[in-house]
Amino acid sequence: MVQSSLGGLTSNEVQEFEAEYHHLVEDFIAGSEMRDIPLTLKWIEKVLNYNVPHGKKVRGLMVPMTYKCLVKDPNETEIKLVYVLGWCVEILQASSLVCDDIMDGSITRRGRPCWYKVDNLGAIAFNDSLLLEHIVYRILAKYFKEENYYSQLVDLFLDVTYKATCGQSLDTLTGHHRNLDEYTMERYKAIVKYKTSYYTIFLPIALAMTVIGIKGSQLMEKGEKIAMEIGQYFQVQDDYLDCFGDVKSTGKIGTDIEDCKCTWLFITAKDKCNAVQLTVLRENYGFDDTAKVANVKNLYNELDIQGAYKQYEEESYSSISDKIKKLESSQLEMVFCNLLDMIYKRNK
Ligand code: GPP
Ligand code: MG
Ligand code: MG
Ligand code: MG
Repeated sequence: MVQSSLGGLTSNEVQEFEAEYHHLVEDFIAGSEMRDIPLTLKWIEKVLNYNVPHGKKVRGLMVPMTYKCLVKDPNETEIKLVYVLGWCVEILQASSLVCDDIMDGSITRRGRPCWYKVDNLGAIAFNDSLLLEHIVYRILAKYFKEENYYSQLVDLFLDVTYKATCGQSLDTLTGHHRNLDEYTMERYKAIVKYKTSYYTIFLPIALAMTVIGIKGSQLMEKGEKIAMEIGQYFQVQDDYLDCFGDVKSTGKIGTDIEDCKCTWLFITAKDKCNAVQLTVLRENYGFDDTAKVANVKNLYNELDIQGAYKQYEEESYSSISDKIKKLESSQLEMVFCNLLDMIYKRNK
């Protein structure tokens, strides 16, 4: 699970972050008030270890990355707290993914069966998603209760979780209603703002800023807008990888076409279609049918959606970079540049 250097963090710092996970889980289990139900404690450990530490960890690492950019003299105690917050983001992410995979009918995640597919857990996995979400708040209480910014941390997690749940609702209901006329760039932006950007980009930065004590400042307001744009860029990449990514790298078999998702690929294709192609798209999109999925992919190739994506990636990168330069804060510039570099041209 060791990763090389990322977003301005040295490989040593990445390893320190990774190592903190094991301390965190050990302490959490050892200090749990649930000692009278050891079976459940064992189960919690298993749920954590299957679902939390095997991802890209890009969200978790954004917390120490932001902290290091904004603090001249980092102190050891605070760095440890920042690592803990990074893992809280990863645990929240694990909670969302356990649920998301059930809703999306996905098969694999991070190169292994989705949690709900393990030992035929099925709907039982919903409770494990809730467990993971609650564990975030147990950890916050354990490590931050005495800090004067404790309630701000709790509010931040509650706020972005609510937003992600609203985004997930818009995402899944749009797919469920299957009204392809509603699949517009406007709908797409709304889905992504809520389901992805807040918890993926805004949360890690806001957490580090809260520890440092710069919440509520103008910097934060300026940062929020760019965070939304980077979030959109991140989700467009996710949509692209769902269809065109190498499963060996992404670790997940795509399901967006089958699920009738309102993706960037679909909207871009719809815009480029002539009347005949539009009929093909309408008749083949959103079915759990291998031949129909292949028809959609063939149409994507015919319309050179991969070329359109490469163009979007370049344009989006340079437009975000321009906006970062206008932030008038060299520290914040560094945060967003590192962040953009962490995800630019990602293949997983
Ligand atoms: C990404 O959607 C968004 C999420 C995983 C947020 C879910 C939020 C919840 C509150 C459940 P996706 O389905 O495209 O992600 P992936 O491609 O990783 O399955
Ligand atoms: Mg999904
Ligand atoms: Mg989903
Ligand atoms: Mg996806």
